[in-house]
Amino acid sequence: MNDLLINKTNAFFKEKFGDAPEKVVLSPGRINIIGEHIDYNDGYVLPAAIDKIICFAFAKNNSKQSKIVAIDLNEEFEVDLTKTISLSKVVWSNYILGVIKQLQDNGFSFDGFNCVFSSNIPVGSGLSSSAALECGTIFGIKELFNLSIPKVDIALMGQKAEHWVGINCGIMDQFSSVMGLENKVIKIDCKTLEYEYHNADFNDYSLILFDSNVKHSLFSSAYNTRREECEEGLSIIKSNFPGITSFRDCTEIHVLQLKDKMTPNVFVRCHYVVKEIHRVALACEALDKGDIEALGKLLFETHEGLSKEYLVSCDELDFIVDTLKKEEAVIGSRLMGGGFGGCTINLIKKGEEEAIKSKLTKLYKEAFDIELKIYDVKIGNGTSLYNRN
Ligand code: GAF
Repeated sequence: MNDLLINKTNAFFKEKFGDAPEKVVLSPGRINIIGEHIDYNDGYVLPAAIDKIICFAFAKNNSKQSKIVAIDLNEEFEVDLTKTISLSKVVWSNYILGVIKQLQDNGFSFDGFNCVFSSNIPVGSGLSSSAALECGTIFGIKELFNLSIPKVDIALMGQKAEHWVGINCGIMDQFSSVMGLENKVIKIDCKTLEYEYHNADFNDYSLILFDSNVKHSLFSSAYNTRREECEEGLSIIKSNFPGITSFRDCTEIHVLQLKDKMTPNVFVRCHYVVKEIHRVALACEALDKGDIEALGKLLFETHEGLSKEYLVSCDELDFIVDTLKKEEAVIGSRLMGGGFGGCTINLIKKGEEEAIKSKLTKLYKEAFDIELKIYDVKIGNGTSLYNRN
């Protein structure tokens, strides 16, 4: 599947700029097994890179200007590297401008380059196409100009670029895009950025994504508000329990004891966060033991929390999860990513996938008059150079 994308990107570069690219970079989207809205709350998350990617072709152009082409959108922009970088009206270009700014602000020196890219990561589906764009661009510039940038710093600069664009995101998306490994999920400690790989073996179950094919505009404003509500809750917790420095030090009991000191919204957000951090630990144990049914139950619980307490779901996502919950062959399902649309992640008994897919597609269409999209993703490697041999 990705060979076509890589060939197309290479051919486009050659046609546009006359020569073959010097570097070809592949940068993946991500899934998240569990630990949603937990990265910016200093907990643990369990994401993985996937085999849906952005392919970039790069070459130096011996100038101080860079030209970047989005093949799929048939759009391009130029950036003068000698001038101060500022936000553009073209949304996608801001992620690239953001990482160029980050590299410059961090003292990395590089000259002009040409870049074209093409993607098979669905946009707006919660699979982090923006993180793939940020990390792939940094990686390409690093390779082109021999810059020494540790992988984790690529992720951190990508995250800062996203903040510059306007979403005050955590580190999960960029970290998993850069650090992904085939058939492994990554348990990331979002406080220390320590991480460990666990085998992504779901035994008798298939991991399938159902894309609601909606993206409600509430996303960015609500995302930033959730972050503020959690910060407010944590400061109340800290002032009442001096030993606690972050949510990971809390139990549910701490939060329950402070119910009267918090607004109702802040209380339910904190309650969700503390329970979700605990679920990530249980999910890792379940995965390591091969107890995929236990993992599945945790996914359903996460959805319940995201929908009823964290309030980042929507009718379409709730419909998908509620419908699947009635199916014996589905042992887990939840919204994945920031919410307000995008995908659900689902564990479905092997052999039953096609029946579930067609039943859900029909019911979803009847309920919302929207086509459900379906992705059978594989867990893949993080951002890397494409080796032509
Ligand atoms: C978005 C953000 F970019 C991530 O940092 C993370 O918070 C996620 O939503 C929710 O878990 O993808």
